[in-house]
Amino acid sequence: MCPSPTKKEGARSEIAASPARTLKEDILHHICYTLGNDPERPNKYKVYMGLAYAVRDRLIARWIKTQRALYDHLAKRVYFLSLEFLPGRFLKNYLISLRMEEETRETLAEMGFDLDDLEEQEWDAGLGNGGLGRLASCYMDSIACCDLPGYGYGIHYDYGIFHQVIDNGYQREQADNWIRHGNPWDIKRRHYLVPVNFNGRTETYRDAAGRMRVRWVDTDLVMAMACDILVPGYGDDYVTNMRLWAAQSSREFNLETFNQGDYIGAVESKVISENISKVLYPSDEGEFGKELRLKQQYFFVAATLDDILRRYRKLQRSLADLPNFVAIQLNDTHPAIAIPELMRLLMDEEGLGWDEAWTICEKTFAYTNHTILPEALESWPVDLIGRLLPRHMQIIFEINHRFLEAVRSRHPDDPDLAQRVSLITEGETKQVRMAHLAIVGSHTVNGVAALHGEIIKRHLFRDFHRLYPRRLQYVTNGITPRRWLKQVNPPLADLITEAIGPDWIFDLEQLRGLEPLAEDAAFRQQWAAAKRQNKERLARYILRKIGLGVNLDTLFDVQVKRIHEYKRQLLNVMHVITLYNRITDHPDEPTTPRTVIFAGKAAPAYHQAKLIIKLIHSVANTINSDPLVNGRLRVLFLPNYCVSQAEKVIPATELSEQISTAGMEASGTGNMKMTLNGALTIGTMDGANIEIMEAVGAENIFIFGLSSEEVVEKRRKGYDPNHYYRNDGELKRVVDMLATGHFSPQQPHLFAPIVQGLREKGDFYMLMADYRPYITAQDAVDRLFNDSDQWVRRSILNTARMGRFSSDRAVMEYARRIWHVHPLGKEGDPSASSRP
Ligand code: GPQ
Repeated sequence: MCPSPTKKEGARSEIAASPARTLKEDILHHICYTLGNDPERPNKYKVYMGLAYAVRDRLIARWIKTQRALYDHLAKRVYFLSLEFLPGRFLKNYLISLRMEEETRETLAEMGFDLDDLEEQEWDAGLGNGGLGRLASCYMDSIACCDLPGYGYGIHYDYGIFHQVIDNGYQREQADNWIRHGNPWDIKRRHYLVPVNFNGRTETYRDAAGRMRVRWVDTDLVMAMACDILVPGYGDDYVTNMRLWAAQSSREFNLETFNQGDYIGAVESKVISENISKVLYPSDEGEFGKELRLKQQYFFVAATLDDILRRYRKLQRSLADLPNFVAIQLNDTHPAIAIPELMRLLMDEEGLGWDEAWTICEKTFAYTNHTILPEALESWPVDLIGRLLPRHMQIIFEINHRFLEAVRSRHPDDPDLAQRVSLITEGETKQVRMAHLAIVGSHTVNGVAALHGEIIKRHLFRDFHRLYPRRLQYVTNGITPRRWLKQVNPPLADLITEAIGPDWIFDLEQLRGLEPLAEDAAFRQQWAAAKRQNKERLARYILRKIGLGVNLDTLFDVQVKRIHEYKRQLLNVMHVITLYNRITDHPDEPTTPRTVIFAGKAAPAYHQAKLIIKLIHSVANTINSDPLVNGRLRVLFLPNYCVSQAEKVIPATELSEQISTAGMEASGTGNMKMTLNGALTIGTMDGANIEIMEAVGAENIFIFGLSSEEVVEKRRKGYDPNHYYRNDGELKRVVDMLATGHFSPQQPHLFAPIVQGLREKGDFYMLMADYRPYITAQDAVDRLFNDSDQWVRRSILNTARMGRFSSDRAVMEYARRIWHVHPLGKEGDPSASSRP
């Protein structure tokens, strides 16, 4: 029986959404009473902090109201588990959500401060590497905006993604201590500590009813402290949160060691346990395999499941009903250890039998795959899991045993199948394949774009698709229009609102209303003026950061993203060198002037990617200082790419470079951000580029190169990169310049590993094959840019047709098809709704 929703009227105190004080009074109040400073002569930092606390007060009031409402409505909730979130700065985002931006600007002006200036006081929250983490943050924004009962769960790292500095063209990493100056947005629940166990051993025993049970004993204990960061919807009172766990030692000191006189030893064990949440691993789609990383995964998963079950118990329902009230989304396999953890909790702690527990797990979990790169598919040595999490290893073996039994009995015709789908690899060091664990333990597995969905069905997880024909799906990624248009691009956002009204902010399909305006010359002029303003802002930023002046009349050609061979920044460099050769060969011929902008971090141990950063700098130095070029071509690298830098670069972008080897970029989301801001794309038939092409029209995008099938086919048939080298004069010249040290005369062999990659090591990412089609597409870009009327027309159409790529659409697809959760107030009866 489902009790009717429990409205506890009258029992609660009212919470005012905004304090009675004015904003200015509030800022001064916090400077005085929260920061303990004399409010008479505030500086930028103090005003920023005072404002932050004033804003936070308003969010907290709304958050408490939202949580009360969710509780009253008995809503099914979704928990989004992610080892990474990349929210960037909060201040402006919060002001926009609370619709306080104007009021704040005026108040600050009255106090002699400028909001844009104050914003720069805030340190980026870089708790993620790139696309995967930023997607998690866009989804949190949309969950809140769509009033969905959902929470993010992750780790409160002390050190986020490293700070990149460039030293003589080389990347150097510096620690990013984002909370050094205090983080006003964190709500630290210092008394809410969840115990998390490691190591130890398992033993069997008989419970009171005489049944054999297993327990995990002699463990080492670490505590997880909850830190909440609030996530508001747009313009209403809905506020949810991300709960990030910080590791604390179980006691201040290990008293026993302490009493034995080993003071330092006692402190050391405290430090070791607190190390768990010390630092984000900086590898994007890379090899991990480090014990601390597995500890991080289990640490946040165990604390999160404890929290979820604690909340569920308040409903006083049976555990069998859990999937009707709880959906858990695994953001890649990083939190996949949650599957054996929930099994352990249900069996060992709650006393359920295997089958009952397994049914609950399968109905609760869903898993998103974000990559097909083999080096990014996680596996953990059986020995390591066995030592760190002995009970979980037993459970994984048992899951595998039962799964393979079923596979063998259902598919006797295919004797190798069991070995292919096994959760455990054979061989010298046995490993647990986390993707297989995640697939078997989830009701739905999704890719992140249409092509990626096809690839996981047909290639990566083909056997599983045969075993579970309905399990594999895709949901195309999306981005939040609040941050990625309204917040980052005020000139364009204002122009759009003036033209079609403000509803696009939460209903992005409304942008279609701009289409007819592409034919309106006056509107085109305003559109171009907005882009110009953004280019001016970026030019000022570039000058400030690297001291380079750029010409606003040039085409701003941008590739900003993690540096990775499959993303092919090198192909872009090869085009740049080609342009350079053409200019120096024919200095008097007219060319389309370009400013080619790169930014991105390389994983600290990824040598080839770091060498590409050095190459970009070397090529830039040569070209930028060549008098023959005379400013017609400029190349630059912006150090320390991060969310707040992206916010300046993306609105100014005219040409968006999305040139990965087809089949390798699961989706891409930078492609969406740039197109939404009126950039035209040059790209391969990869990831979401394909859907962007379908949306904007093939005539409004520059598509080139091999398709993903052609890539596979070519590899199968035997690919010869040197064929292209021999038959394309421009290409040969570019490769020879790299080989002979044209850009590194002091060290002629500096870039030999790059040339080897292309010519001797098989050119795995097929740059040589795609070079000529890329150059041809770039030539078409040049021609169109010279016809500025046509360019702007297409720019408008690109923005107008991006409605589908809102993260609101994406999370609502998840909500309907995967999570079965409903916007608050529209939920119906959770125990009666359709189940996965
Ligand atoms: N992605 Cl597995 C990451 O940023 N980091 C990762 O560790 C993995 C994937 C990206 C992926 O490369 C992009 O194509 C996607 O758009 C993005 O995830 C979000 O799905």
